[in-house]
Amino acid sequence: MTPDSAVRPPLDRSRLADGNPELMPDLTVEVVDALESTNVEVARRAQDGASDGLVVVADHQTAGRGRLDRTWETPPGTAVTFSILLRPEVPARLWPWLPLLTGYAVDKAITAAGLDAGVKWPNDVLVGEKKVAGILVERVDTPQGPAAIVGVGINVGLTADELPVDTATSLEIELDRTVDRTDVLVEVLNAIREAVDAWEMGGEPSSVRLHESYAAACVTVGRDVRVDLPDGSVLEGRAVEIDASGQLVVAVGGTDGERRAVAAGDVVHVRTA
Ligand code: BT5
Repeated sequence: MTPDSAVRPPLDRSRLADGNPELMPDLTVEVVDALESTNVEVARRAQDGASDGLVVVADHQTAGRGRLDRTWETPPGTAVTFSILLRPEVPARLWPWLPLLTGYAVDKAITAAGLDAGVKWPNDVLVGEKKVAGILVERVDTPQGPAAIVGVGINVGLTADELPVDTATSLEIELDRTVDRTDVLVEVLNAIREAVDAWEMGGEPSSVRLHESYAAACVTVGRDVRVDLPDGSVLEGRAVEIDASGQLVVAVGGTDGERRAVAAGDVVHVRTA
């Protein structure tokens, strides 16, 4: 049965208001009915001086953005789409961890909901082979210094007919039950804030822990992959590990062959190893 989008409930704004004990204190959530893209909106707010921890949630996003000018599409009332403004006090060389730790936090929250989720490097969250959540982290320069816009889109209530591409899935399809979008939002916001705080408090032990946790959650390791690199070239081989700086290490020409560490790229899982 296809749910009627008209009867899909809106996000519960009372649970997202300041001071709600369910939410970690250093988050300020604003909910809007509809917006083109929460990343664009939060980037604008960052330029205007907004503080770390601002979250803009769109009940519906009309021009959601993916990476590399791709689009992110979800019908009204079916998704969780938001962006968080962060002003991380960590050295710039560590910023590449931010999209990875966001993917890890979203994966953790989805796993806690009872699904066998995993992170496809760098930061897609999959259930089985299908994408349930996408993440777009952008760096913007602001008068107060560099800021990160962490955008997350999670497919919650999309039916099979509503999936924009056949590589997508939703929480309701996978769990075969109704899922409350506000529950998902609260869970994921807290997971991201917690992961970011631990990372920002920094130090060697926290980076080692993050590296280990991410590598354990990353379903790309052990797979044969094709990686489209930013310079237009293509790398094919077996993904063998995530290195200490979060790069994907690919063995080309067999597991004893040359190893290439990839910092950015689009990965296709070719087949199960
Ligand atoms: C992403 O890009 O996966 C990042 C998506 C980030 C979306 C959030 S929503 C809140 C915030 N505000 C924004 O404007 N964006 C962020 P990428 O890896 O480039 O994947 C994009 C591709 O995924 C598209 O080209 C489609 O093939 C596919 N796609 C589009 N919508 C999808 C969906 N709802 N579920 C799964 N796949 C989708």
